[in-house]
Amino acid sequence: MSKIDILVVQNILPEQMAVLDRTYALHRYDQVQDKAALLGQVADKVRGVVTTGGKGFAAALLEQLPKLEIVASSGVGTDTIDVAACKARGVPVTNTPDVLNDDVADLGIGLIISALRQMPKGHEYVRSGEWAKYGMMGFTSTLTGKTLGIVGLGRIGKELARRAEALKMRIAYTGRSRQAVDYDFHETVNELAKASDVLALTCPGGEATRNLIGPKELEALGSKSWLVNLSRGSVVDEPALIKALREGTIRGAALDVYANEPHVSPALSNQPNVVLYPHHSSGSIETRTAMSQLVVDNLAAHFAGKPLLTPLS
Ligand code: 8YV
Repeated sequence: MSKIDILVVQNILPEQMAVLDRTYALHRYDQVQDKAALLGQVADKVRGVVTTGGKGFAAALLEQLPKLEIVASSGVGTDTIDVAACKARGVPVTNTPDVLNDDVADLGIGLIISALRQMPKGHEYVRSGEWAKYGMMGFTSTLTGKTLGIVGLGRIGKELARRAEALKMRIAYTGRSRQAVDYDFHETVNELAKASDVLALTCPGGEATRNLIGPKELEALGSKSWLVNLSRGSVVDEPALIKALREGTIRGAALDVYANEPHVSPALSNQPNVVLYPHHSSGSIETRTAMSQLVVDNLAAHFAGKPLLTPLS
């Protein structure tokens, strides 16, 4: 029996790619220069797509794949995938929720500690010899007793809250609705920003949240508070953030995501009051392996006629 044809829009980890390679006929759209020529040869037999949240899957490509049955993506975010177009065609999309919650929440805590306790500055202070030259570094800020406002108390937001509770922070949140949790709920981002010492973004990206954090929200957050973005660059009006950092409208920011990745505006990266991470909060080998495995398992379930493990609802 001939193998099922899969288009690889973006590869997953090598071990799981090897499994896919043994099981399916893989067509490496990610590797070929002449993508149109590859599609000319295989488009009408492709039944599955493998991609990632970073690379996504556009409606223009969907239209060229008449036999497509499933899109399996590595990553929880689906803002780069035209889910509506897939749905309209009856093509299910799977992502990789839950397996990355702990890593992303851990990184969130790491960013908060890095920003408030100025860890990158401390690192440089030792390495550059400034410590020996000038003595004690300037004071930093405590986390204890500060309020962490979480925008989007979903699976990742809840893990972040649990960890922050252990660090004796107070937790507040906003989101589509009030939840059965013991944290303060605020109806709007603006109100939450006013109440927060650290405002952390863990909401999904996409059009619904584009520029959710703009000049007004940054103003509400205020000169004694920090912004932490674990979500998507699109959630923050980046020029407004740069202005707020430059003018001291907010105290600082710790960021894993940016407007135009991987090209981070020097106007942002050169600010002294930012801590930067290269969109890598799920980037541990353990978590990326689990994400890749979910891609493999979802494809296997689909082609075996079994229920998908993690379909988008
Ligand atoms: C990945 C992410 O870096 O899961 C997500 O939505 O942003 C990250 O875990 C990304 O998906 C890699 O493609």
